[in-house]
Amino acid sequence: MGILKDCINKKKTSSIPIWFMRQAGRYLPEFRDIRSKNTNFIELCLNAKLSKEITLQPLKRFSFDAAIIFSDILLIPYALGQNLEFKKNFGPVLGDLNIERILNLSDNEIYQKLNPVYELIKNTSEDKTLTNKDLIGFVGATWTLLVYMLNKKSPKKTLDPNIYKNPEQDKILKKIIYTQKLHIKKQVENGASIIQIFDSWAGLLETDKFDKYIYQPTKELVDFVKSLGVEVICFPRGIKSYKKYCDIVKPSAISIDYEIDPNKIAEDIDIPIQGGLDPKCLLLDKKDMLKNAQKYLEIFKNHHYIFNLGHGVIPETNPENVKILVDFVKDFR
Ligand code: 1CP
Repeated sequence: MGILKDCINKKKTSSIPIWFMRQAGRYLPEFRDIRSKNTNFIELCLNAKLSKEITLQPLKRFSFDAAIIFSDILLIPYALGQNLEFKKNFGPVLGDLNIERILNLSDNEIYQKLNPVYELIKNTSEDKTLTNKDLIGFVGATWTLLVYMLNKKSPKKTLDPNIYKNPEQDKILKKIIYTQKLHIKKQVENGASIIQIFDSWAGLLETDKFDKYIYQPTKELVDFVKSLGVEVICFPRGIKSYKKYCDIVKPSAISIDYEIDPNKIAEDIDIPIQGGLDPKCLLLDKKDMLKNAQKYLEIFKNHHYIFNLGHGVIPETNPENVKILVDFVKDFR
C-alpha cells in the first residue's frame, strides 16, 4: 500500500501521488514490441505472464506511485460470451448479444474466462517492484459497458439511438452489475488495492437518464467496493456536474477530465481529486508542458490531489516527456 491510498484516505503524504491512465500502452516501445508479436489483443490481456510484464513496464521507467493492471473494460462483455475483436485503425467490434445465454451464465463460466486477470493481479501485487505502491484494478461503469454491448462498436463512430429501447435492457443491466461485482471481488481478493470505475461515455448520456443508467448502478458498485474495504476512484468522463455526481455516488476519490474547469472543481468538491491535465500537453515542448502541469498543482495545492491526466496517454507521446513530467511532480512542494 502506498501514498496513493494514503492520499485517498486524506492522510498527509511526502509527495503528490502520481500515475497515468494508459500508462502501459502504445507510447512505450517495449509495449509496442510485445504487441507486435501478439496481434490478438484479448489473448494478450489474458496472458498472465505478458500482461504482468506490461503492467510493470511504466514502473520500471518512471517514478509512478501505482500500477494499473493491463487489461480492458471490454473483458466483461467477452466473459458474458459476446464476441469481441479489436480491429486495427477501427477499435473494438462486438458480436450479437445472445440474451438468453447471457442471463443463464453461471459464475463459474465467467470466472473461467477471466481467471488469467486474477492470476495477473496476484503475481503482480506480490512483485517487489510494487513494494509500498498500489495496484489499481478496474471495471468499466455499467453505462459504458451497456453502450458497447448494445452499440457493438465505439460510440465515437456512431451511437445507435435505439439502445434505450431494447426490451431486455433491464435484465442486461442487472446481469452487467452482477458480473461487475464478481469481477471486482476477485480483483480485490487477488491483491488489487484500489478500484477505478471508468465511465468513458458518461458524457453521451442525456441528463434525464442519469439516475437510471449512471447514478444508481455506480452508487451500487461504489458501496460494494467500499464494503470490501477498498477505495474506489470514479471517472465519469465528460459529465457536466461532477459535484452532483460526487454528492450522489460518493466515490472515495473523483477523477476529472480535461474539459472541466479545475478552479470550479476545487471550489465545489472536497473529496480527493485526481487528474485533469490534457494528455495533449505531453506533446508540447517541455516548458509549456510543465507550465500546464504547474497550473493543476497550484489549483489543487490545498486539496488531497492525485496527479494524473484528464484521459489516457496519447500513443504519440514521447516517453522522455513522461519522465520529465513525473520527476517535476515528484519534486513539487
Ligand atoms: O495496442 C492496441 O491497439 C490496444 C490499445 C489498448 C490498450 C493499451 C486497448 C484497446 N486497451 C488498452 C488497455 C487498457 N484499456 C487499460 C490498461 C491500463 C492502463 O491504463 O495503462 C485500461 C485501463 C483500459 C480501459 C478501457 N478500455 C477504457 C476506459 C478508459 C478510456 O480510455 O476511456 C475503454 C473505453 C476501453 C475500450 C478500448 N480498449 C481499447 C481501445 C482502443 C478502446 C477504446 C475504443 C473506443 O474509442 O471506443
